Amino acid sequence: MIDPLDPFAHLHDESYADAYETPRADHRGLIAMGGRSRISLNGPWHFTRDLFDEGLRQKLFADPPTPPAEWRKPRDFDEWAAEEITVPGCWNLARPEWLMFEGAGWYARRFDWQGETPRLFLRVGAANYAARVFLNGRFLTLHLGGSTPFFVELSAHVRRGENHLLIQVENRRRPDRVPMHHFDWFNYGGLYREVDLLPLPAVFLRDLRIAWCDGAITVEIAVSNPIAAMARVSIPELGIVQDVPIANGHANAKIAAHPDLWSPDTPHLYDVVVECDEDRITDRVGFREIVVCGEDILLNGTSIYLRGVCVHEDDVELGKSTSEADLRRRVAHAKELGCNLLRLAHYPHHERMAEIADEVGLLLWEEIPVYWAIDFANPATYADAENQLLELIARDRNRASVIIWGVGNENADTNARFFFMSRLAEAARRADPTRLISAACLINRQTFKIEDRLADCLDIVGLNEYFGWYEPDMSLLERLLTNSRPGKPVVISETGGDALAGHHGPATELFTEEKQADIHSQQLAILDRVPYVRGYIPWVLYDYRTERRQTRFQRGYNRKGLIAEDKATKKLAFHVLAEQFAKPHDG
Ligand code: GCB
Repeated sequence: MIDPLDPFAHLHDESYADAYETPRADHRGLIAMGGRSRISLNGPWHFTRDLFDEGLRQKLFADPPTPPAEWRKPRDFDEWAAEEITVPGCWNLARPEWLMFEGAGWYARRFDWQGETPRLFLRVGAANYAARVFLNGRFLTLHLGGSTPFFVELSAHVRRGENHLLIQVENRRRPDRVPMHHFDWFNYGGLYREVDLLPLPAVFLRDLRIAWCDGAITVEIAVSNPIAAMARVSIPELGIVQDVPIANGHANAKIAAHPDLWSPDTPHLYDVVVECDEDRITDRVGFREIVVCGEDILLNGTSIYLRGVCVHEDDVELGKSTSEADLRRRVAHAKELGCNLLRLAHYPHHERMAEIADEVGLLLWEEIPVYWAIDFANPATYADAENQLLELIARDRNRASVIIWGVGNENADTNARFFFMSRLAEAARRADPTRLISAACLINRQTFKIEDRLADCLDIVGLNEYFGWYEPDMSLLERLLTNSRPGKPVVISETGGDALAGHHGPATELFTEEKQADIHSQQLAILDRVPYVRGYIPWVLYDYRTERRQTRFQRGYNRKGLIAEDKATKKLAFHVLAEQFAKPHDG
């Protein structure tokens, strides 16, 4: 029995984290952000590493930021005077000695509040992996999932004047997380996307979904309070101004219209304004239709072949953080390659990516990190995965560029996985019936066919295959394709090989640029003859950090990039692919 009066009780209490598991921030707490004014909390925050979880064990978060002369008992952390790091940012890159740090860290920041609005929320763009928010010494909420945004309402706890905000971020790799402890990218930690305060009126617009469905614009609105009122939807360029009655906090409308449809060649966006009571949100929205018909994919009724490339959110200097320039360069490289699609692997990328893709005309495959050997039988793991999926969908469902929700990557075809991922596919379809569902699947090794029980739940079968690299015999690809009758479109969601930029040699020699280029030429020559293959999305645009790769060619990087990690040096394969992608794809 732990005696609460014993000053050393915490040394013996291994249930110390139980009190900080709930409440949870999840997809239900997301708030539409379009056009809102926010108070940025980006910039310097104090940061303390906490490998042993002392902050929770000893409840150090409750210590007020008083000067040492006023301390009544000794302290182990001095988080309000700790060294400063920049938010957004990954702690791994803030100090050379923190590169490999996996554990918890405390971010501390003061802010002023004068009670300007009735409601105040904190928005965190992303924190990898678990984030616990404390305001003025009090625990408010936990969020799980390293790549999606979350909101915490501060209204009841914020003070007039100075406030003390602490966020504990923890990035341990664990078997029950999504992703689990084994994955092929770098485990960055920290508050690596923007942090904002969001002041709101008493009644505010929580959610806006707008889509092009059955020849009309459909609008769904959710309001924070279950009030009866009116919302006004305007799309000035289409001459639309429509009042929509709200009942129990929800409103729906179907508006007849003839917009110019969005496509990569004609990325037309319309300004949308929604007003309700004192609140107003805006968005720039494209209208388009994406469906599957037999083994074909149709965009606005026309067959489309997906010429894409996978990309990680990784940068030598920024890590998993990104910048407008970094995102624009990614898009420019994809366009230069001749792509009409980017696969944003293997987790939700920064939300600006989809806004830019909308604007420049690039299709997106977005996904959640249900990667490899997830703990499929664990209900808590499922809840975490489903929440990440619903947060991603809620965040990006007004982006015309997003055509595919990916529910997993290279997961062995077991019963537990089938149950887990078919539920995810259903959840995605319920949340958003206007897009296609896919997953990057594996080959059935028994029958040597493109065959996966999950395929029945998918619109497109993604296939990761590495013939020419992990499986050197390229003729097996031909055999696989001849053997298979998938009955729906198949997209090669990954393929390729490693090459160290500048390392040249015969096309038979591994890790040379020539070998990598040859793999892509051979792959395309074979795949182009197969009518049900409706896309080629090779692995990967840039070399990226991963601790799993340590040969003399890799040194901590996956070298399947068409461009080196400097994001400038193009390998031979880039040019070979650009040439192939420039040719019209018949069929
Ligand atoms: C895969 C994974 C991807 C890896 C890639 C590789 O199949 O989906 O995350 O990084 O292979 O390089 O082996």
